[in-house]
Amino acid sequence: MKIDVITIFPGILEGPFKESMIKRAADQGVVEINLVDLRDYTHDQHRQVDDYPYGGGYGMVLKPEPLFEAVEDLNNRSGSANPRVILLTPQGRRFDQHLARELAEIEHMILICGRYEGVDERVRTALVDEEISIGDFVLTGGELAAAVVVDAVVRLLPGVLAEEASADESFTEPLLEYPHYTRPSVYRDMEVPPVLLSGNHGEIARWRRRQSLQRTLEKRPDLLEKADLLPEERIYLEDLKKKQS
Ligand code: 9D3
Repeated sequence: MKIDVITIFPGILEGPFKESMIKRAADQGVVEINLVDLRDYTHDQHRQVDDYPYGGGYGMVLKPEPLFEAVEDLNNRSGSANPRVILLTPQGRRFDQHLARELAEIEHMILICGRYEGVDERVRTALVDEEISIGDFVLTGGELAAAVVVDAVVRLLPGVLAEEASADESFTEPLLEYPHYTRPSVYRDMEVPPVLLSGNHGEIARWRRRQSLQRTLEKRPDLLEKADLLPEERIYLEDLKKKQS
């Protein structure tokens, strides 16, 4: 997969992409991430990327020319026929795991990081295929949102996660995780649940499943509506709900 990220602050994204899992994926050749400085596509002495809004008002707007020229240049250099052009903006479709899986299938994506009060509307209408937001909170620009999208997508690419982890993820329900413990078995008088030390793998699996269900009921009951549960698990949840009330 090839990912180009167009930004006026490439420095914000250098760190996240040079560490950990994303770096390993890049080193393995699973993904190629290219930080593109929008100012490289200006032609004036001041390398101006923004301008005042027509009609007046507060703030600045990203100019169309550098963005069009950047995307066209990346398109021409792409081996892929039709890269997907995505604008990170508060008005976009909400990013979630479903969209991450969808984007992980794409050969080449070009992410544009919005800034200032916005982007010239002709960029949205004539250049961008899709607009994405990472949630209902206000960031100063699209760079951190792009980092979130890249992280969530790259870890899904074949060969990036350990095989067991990715199988576990695709075949289990979207429930919250059960509690994890490691050594020591007693720490400051806090004990690891004895079942985890029992060596009884059936009992352990059952305990973990019930813990997941209980946590999800407490913290994210909305997730239970979509989950594919066994009849006995539904009964267990109904019992928990009765105890709660
Ligand atoms: C104060 C300006 N706001 C007026 C309602 C609009 C606005 C424009 C640009 C608010 C934030 C931003 C910068 N944010 C992003 O570019 C952005 C973002 C976000 O703020 N939240 C969640 N996802 C994203 S993706 C890009």
